[in-house]
Amino acid sequence: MAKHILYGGQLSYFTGKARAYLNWKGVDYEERLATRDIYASLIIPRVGYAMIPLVITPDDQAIQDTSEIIDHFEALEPEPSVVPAGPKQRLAAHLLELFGDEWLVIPAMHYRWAHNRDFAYSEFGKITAPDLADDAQFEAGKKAAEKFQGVVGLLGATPEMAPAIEASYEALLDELNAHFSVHPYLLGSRPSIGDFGLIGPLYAHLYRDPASGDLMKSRAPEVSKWVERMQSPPEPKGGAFLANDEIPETLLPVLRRMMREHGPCLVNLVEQLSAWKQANPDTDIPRVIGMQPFTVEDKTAQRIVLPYTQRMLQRATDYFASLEGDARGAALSLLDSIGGEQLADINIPARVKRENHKLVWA
Ligand SMILES: N[C@@H](CCC(=O)N[C@@H](CS)C(=O)NCC(=O)O)C(=O)O
Repeated sequence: MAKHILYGGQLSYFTGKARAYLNWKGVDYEERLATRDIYASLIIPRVGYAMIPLVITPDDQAIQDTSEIIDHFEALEPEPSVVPAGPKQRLAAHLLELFGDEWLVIPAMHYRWAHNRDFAYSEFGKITAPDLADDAQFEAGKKAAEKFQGVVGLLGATPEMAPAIEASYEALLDELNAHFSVHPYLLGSRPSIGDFGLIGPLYAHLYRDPASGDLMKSRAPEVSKWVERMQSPPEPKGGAFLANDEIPETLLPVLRRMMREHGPCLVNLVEQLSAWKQANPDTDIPRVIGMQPFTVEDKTAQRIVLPYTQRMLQRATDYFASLEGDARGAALSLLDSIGGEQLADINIPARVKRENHKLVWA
């Protein structure tokens, strides 16, 4: 049977997430570079816009979006699953996927563009124009990087926020280092969707970019070992989630950090998207609908509001809303213990979903 093809690159946040998942799940696939030609001949025609990673299945389906890639393979082969069955663990896994996908982009972008700029240009050059000579490749890389660099400040990674972002990220590294010195993955000896969410920022930008990698290896060696396990799993399809739906104590500081930093932005996003829909009922959903305040380590600035983030939030809150009785009580106690009460009864009036690679009203 023909293989699946993963189009992406080592420098890409979300390719790192997809690759880690496919490797753990034992999927037979081949990875190919998303070069300029591949964008023009395949990605843009099939997806409608320039975005990686893209998986092409042996029967020629095009799947963009890492959570759709994971859902696709989980549906084909439900066991062993990367989605825990226990209510607390499953909710925590959804939340950490959301945190990795949509929030840790701030430190990832900060470190890449403040501390690894030339490396990033040359990596962009290698992926976009692998056949050019070094200097021309570097220039091509600079050009290709413009689009990404252009949004760094809009995402919140501004020079004014740099000290706060670095303080928060270093504290997160310490928390994760303490956790991974006890547990191989977030929820035991098997990676979950939470681990795949976190590997996005923590591989390409924060481990592989050299200055970031030096910081991670010296300050948080257990985190860098986890990154290596995630990219090359020693036991694909193996391991188990902790018994009795246990959330390890060492994970609570990470979840609390998420609720403290990301939580208020999620609530604000839901409010802004609802108001936006009322004002623009028949309009396609744009990628950005406005600005919102965000606070990291007591420092506040503004960042863009991305409707897509609500789709990842809904995966967590829909799961919570589906729970009843003891399972709901258990998940609620987790939310209470991490400062996440505001997500328990959140009302999402302007729901979204993805259809044919587009975000649409649900
Ligand atoms: N939610 C998407 C995000 C994919 C994504 O942001 N990919 C980046 C590269 S790592 C990209 O191609 N960005 C182009 C853009 O944002 O326009 C996923 O999970 O696949």
